[in-house]
Amino acid sequence: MALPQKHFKKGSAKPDIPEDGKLRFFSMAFCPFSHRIRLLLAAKKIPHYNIYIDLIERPEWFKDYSPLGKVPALQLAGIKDQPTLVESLIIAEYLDEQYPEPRLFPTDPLQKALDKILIERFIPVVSAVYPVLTCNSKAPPDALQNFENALDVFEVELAKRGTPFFAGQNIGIVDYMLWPWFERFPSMKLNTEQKYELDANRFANLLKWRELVAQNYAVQTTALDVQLHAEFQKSKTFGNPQYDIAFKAKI
Ligand SMILES: N[C@@H](CCC(=O)N[C@@H](CS)C(=O)NCC(=O)O)C(=O)O
Repeated sequence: MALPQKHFKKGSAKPDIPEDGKLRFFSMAFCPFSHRIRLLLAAKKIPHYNIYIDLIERPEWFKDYSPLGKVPALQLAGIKDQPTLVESLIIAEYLDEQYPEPRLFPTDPLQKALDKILIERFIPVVSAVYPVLTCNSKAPPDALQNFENALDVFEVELAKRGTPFFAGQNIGIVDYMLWPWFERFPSMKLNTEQKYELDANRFANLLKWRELVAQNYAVQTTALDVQLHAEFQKSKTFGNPQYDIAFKAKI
């Protein structure tokens, strides 16, 4: 059964989801943290229901699943008490343990810890680029410079690892956890005055990596095109985010 392809709003009735044990994935179509989980669900081909949430006018019942009202949230409908997990990295780790095919986190405990630290180090990149990506007119003048400085860490790390993916010869957890922002960065070319693009010399390794990751099955099946990202960000800037334009394309 397919649930409605729309973002549920304040005042909307709780969707009628079949009690068949399938996972219930609460997300917002343009949320990069939700995209992380969408990638894993696709990579592991895990059956699930999609429930989309309007984050400006949240439905009242969403608090029952995500107390802070954030997405992504994943309800484990097939187990006792049907608990709901939040926080993308926690959800990702749970999914990898519960659905190990293909294994995405390293099995070596030290490498796993180092990869989780690296993923956490992406948060400064996210914070620095956020005002630019969201076309915020109050973006600090040095926002792009701060973004590039934070991104240098990943360029250096990829060169140090000396492999096509952060995970090695094949795509893995670090690659998937960073990807949603790399899908969104090209929208800056459309939405910024200076038509911003990543510097080809400074980020040579990351740009090569980006081309490789873009060919991945899960990346392709969850992709929204750059025009759509740019259009959504503009609508958000004007205070009226058009969440449902995502369904112009299939996600
Ligand atoms: N640390 C969280 C961040 C999730 C997050 O910030 N999600 C945004 C949407 S992209 C959200 O729900 N914002 C609503 C709010 O903060 O009230 C994670 O990794 O899942």
